[in-house]
Amino acid sequence: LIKLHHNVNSSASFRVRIALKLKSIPYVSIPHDLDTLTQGDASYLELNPQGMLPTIEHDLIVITQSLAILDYLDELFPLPPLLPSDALGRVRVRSLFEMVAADPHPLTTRRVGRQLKRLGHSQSEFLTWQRHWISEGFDTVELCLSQSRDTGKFCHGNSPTLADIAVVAQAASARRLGVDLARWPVLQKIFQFCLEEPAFAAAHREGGTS
Ligand SMILES: N[C@@H](CCC(=O)N[C@@H](CS)C(=O)NCC(=O)O)C(=O)O
Repeated sequence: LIKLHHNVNSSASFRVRIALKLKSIPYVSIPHDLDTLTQGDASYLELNPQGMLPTIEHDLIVITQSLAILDYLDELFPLPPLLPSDALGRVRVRSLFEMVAADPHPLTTRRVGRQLKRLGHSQSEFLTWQRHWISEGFDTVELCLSQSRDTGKFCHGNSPTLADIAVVAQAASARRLGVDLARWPVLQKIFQFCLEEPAFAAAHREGGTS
């Protein structure tokens, strides 16, 4: 059985919950507080020395980093696949995933917020900062989605992929942080469509992410 260490407001955790639900993989939920992960939660640091969420435990192995976890789940439980069957499709989906997960997302995390606070910035300045990086990322995603014929009901065609996983998780955080998604109509439509899909809805509900 898979144990998932996660948090309700962590978008990297939400990515993994979506994949678990899409593939109907049962898991044990182990929620953590994002603020105490690196301060005092020594047993968690033994599991994940980076002190970040998510982490999964599967039998005796421990896996960190959401993309590595998603790839692992996709290899072990191939159906439904999280990537298209053609090389061009796969590279497009991976680019969209990284456009959200590799560049904007890390800048918006708690550890960045803590460092900005140490440098004298306020919580509201951090919020402005988070909204800025999320919005800049979404500007590019929207451009790519709106200019490609491969965009369908989902980011790539009419079945969910890694791209939707990253976009939906980030859009849920954006909404929670008061970012108006109407600025990115194609992205917003895909987000709303995904949230009506049972797997995305269940992953959203179980995380409690709003
Ligand atoms: N690249 C990592 C990012 C993980 C990450 O940033 N997780 C956030 C929550 S979404 C976290 O644990 N933040 C704690 C912190 O920044 O102190 C992944 O994809 O798993």
